[in-house]
Amino acid sequence: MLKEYATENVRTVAIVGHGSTGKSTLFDAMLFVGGQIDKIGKPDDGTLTSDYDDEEKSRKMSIRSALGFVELDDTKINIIDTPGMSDFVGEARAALQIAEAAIVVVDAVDGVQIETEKVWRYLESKKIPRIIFINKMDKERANFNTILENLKSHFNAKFAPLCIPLGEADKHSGVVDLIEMKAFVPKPDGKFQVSDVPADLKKVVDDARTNVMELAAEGDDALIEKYLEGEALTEEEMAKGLKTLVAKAQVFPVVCGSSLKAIGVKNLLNVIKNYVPAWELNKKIEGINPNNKEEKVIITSHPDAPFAAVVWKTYIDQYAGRFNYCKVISGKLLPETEVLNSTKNYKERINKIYTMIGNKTVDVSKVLPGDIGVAVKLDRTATHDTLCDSKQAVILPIIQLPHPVFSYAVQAAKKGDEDKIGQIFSRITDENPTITYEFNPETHQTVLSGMGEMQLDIILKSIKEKNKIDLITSEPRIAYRETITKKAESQYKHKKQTGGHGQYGEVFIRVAPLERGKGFEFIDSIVGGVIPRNFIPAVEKGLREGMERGVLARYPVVDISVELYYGSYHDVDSSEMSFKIAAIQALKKGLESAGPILLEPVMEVEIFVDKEYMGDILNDITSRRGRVLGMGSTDEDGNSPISVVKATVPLAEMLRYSIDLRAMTSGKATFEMRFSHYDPISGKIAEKVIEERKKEFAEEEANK
Ligand SMILES: Nc1nc2c(ncn2[C@@H]2O[C@H](COP(=O)(O)OP(=O)(O)OP(=O)(O)O)[C@@H](O)[C@H]2O)c(=O)[nH]1
Ligand SMILES: [Mg+2]
Repeated sequence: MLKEYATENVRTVAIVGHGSTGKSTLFDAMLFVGGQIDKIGKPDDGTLTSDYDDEEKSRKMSIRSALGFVELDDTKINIIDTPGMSDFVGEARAALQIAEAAIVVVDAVDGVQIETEKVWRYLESKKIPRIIFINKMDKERANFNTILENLKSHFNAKFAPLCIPLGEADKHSGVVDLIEMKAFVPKPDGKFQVSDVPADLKKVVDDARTNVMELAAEGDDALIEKYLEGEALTEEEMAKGLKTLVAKAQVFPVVCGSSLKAIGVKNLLNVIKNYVPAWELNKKIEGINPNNKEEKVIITSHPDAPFAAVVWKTYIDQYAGRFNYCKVISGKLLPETEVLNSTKNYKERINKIYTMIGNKTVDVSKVLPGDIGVAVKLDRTATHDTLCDSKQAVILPIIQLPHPVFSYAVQAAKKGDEDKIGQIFSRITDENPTITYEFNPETHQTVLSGMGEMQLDIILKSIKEKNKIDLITSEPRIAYRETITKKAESQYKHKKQTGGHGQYGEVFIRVAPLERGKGFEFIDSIVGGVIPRNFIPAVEKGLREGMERGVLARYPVVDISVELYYGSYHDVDSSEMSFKIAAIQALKKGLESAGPILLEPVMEVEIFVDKEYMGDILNDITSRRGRVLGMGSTDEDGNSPISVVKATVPLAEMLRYSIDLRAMTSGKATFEMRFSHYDPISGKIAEKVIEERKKEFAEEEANK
């Protein structure tokens, strides 16, 4: 059983950065130096603690986040490894939303890369404290100062190197710690040889320390004064000043080393322990009332307050079942208790609780605010969900993930499999909250969406292997819509004489275009009882039904107003049905003469790209019928080699963008997108859509 840790003695960090910078190796190195494992693993041998999944072993890359921890003196450091690949960005985002700081890993040769840039922008927008780890200092051409300059020019931020390397490339043997003023060289057992600073480095080290002191002084007015008067700050004063600035995300400590050789890793752990803030108790946290999903509920984080936690990761093991990783926000997570899943509104039973080292469980007796606990075998709890004391029901919207950018339409190869698929996907979306699996009533397709082709392919592969179900994928259809461009009037009389009761209803309507996004407006201006009141709702119903299928290509009609201004009825033969039919037909005629057009969904796209490909990207956007809204460098003085382009592009042109972009830039670009608005299409493009739609209906007809 793990010893108990009070909130102030826990630190939680998430390791983030570009793919292959050595994040998972660093995770192992931290566990190794912290005495939790015997050896630092390698992706080639499938021995990394965090990449325990078969898929991660075979692809030699992380696809999920993983949790581990080390105990350093009286502090517990929770460490979360995250994947660098943009398809799995949801894993990194969720981890960052519950960590107190990020460890940003940067390659000592490649420096800042696309994903570094993207994650930095996210961290900056949330003001999350950061420590930089310049990894692979043992690699040929590794250069500490070059990378430090590279960081400064990219991010226009204050970096405080707290270590400098002892040798670089094949001579890299250790680091000098600028706070302790000692040299640290790792020994094979995970311990370190700590010695005085070598004489030949004295000058460099002194200068570097003066730099840090200057930065640290800014953390506190009293320190600035002392420093400006020419007095040196003590080790404690430097630490205090830095701690304040790091917590405010104004200064970013830099540590360097080699995770493969455990160099710099003890120093990194010390920096985390000393400078990363603990979870703040008595903090007010805003949530929402689960009963109406609107009203704000403010809770106060305290161990004695009612329990509340958010689930930031879910893993479902084929044999051991569901693992829900919870960040405790308030109160205590205790074994053998009943809690409310307020997001889904049902009670869950907590049995034993654990923390983890990769996929190994470690027993814990309770988990206090700020700390992480893992509950197993819960029923339906998933990532995003809030678990809480039912006496203070609250939903905490802490986990916010990016929108999907890539979709497949999916269909079971065998007819009978359809029912099973729904259940399988509900588990998959519980584990992968960036994945959506939904039936689209507008296009009549079931659509699987996520962050990229690789993410979706991994999921389809696992369904094939584990569930023996083959899914056929195709490009999803676009949910086009129809609207009108001018006003028109129309009339329809529905009259039928069949044996006994006849049918009779006549309506006169005016249709007019509405502003985009306004939907539908019904104006009833019947006077003098030309249509009896009780039939008017039937007219509106008929109009709404008629709008489900437009006149151009049977797409839903939007953004129109319809005024019912005249009509006639028959005492005996009129009925709701007659008026509904009259309304449907009148609408059809009205739409036909009101200049109908097709609308297509347009996406807002943000592309991060290496400057060398900027021209290609802009041309490509134009060829996709896109409109560039703005572009710029990702830093203020324009030194950054990475640009960001904002554009709107029709969804129809974005279906394969994640694949094309990768091919176009050799992987040196990523993008995000979300729905923006609907825009009209005409000419050849519209004709093609109508043609395709005809085929679609013909096929459906033939399949009946
Ligand atoms: N030379 C050298 N190689 C390293 C070092 N750290 C990691 N590597 C190697 O870099 C490669 C990628 O390492 P990983 O730890 O899987 O990288 P990652 O950042 O976790 O990658 P993703 O999970 O795909 O984002 C592996 O071959 C490692 O052995 C280091 O300090 N020096
Ligand atoms: Mg990894």
